[in-house]
Amino acid sequence: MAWSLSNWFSVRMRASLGDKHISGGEALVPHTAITDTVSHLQRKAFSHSRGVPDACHITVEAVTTAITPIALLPIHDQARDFSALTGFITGHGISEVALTAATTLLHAPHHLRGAALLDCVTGERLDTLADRGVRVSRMSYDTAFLAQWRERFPQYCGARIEEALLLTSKVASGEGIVGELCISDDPEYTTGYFASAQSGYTRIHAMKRLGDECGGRVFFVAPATNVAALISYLQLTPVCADKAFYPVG
Ligand code: WAQ
Ligand code: MG
Repeated sequence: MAWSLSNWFSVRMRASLGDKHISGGEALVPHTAITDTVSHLQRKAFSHSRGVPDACHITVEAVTTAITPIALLPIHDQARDFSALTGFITGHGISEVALTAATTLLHAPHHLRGAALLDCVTGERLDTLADRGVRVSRMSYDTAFLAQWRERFPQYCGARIEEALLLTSKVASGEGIVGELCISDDPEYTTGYFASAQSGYTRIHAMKRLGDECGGRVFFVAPATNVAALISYLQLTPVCADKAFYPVG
């Protein structure tokens, strides 16, 4: 398809201080929203609790492939303690070895800018992107659906959860994904989550100590998954959340 202003645009931001990752962000927007999105992401980069960046890259790219509709995962109301969730997580086909590999990675002092793909049985790292990791992008909310969702779930409104829920709903829709474990890298934000298509989005209290700058995301992948196709889907296929897994409102 030829490039045209009627296409959607992928806007991605990455901010760093020396070789330290400060902040990242991504959006999939119509051309009329590019200016607002760029300034939102620039503000996000320069108001981050991890520090003031000395470099901020914002990339705007036309998206010319068709947008795939996806469903938003349901949020489980009760945030849980991680120690009580081991059995719940291994119930997704994730071995204890793989879960330990994930928590070790997520608590490492020098963390990834994206996500690590781990084999859900062996815990082996499947992507070869080192400390870059896989950066999921090109996801958006359908505007009318988001308005409905916000009315239904006022307690979850706000950029952080909305962005995390959208990201993990795209991840969960990827062929071969069995679950995701996430810890924010923001020192003042200690709530994380485990999410999957099977069980939805489960919030987890106190994933790390207050003030700790560790964090990251691990995507658990079923054996024999086509990893290259999965990475391409996560990074490049444009998706739009236009419905919930269960009826909104
Ligand atoms: N693709 C892959 N990995 C990413 C992406 C992305 N687009 N964005 C962030 N990450 C990785 C990266 O390693 C970050 O260091 C890490 O995730 C954490 O990112 O319900 O704020 O933006 O209250 O700090 C969860 C909300 C918030 C919990 C997660 O993540 C709740 C959050 P952050
Ligand atoms: Mg962060």
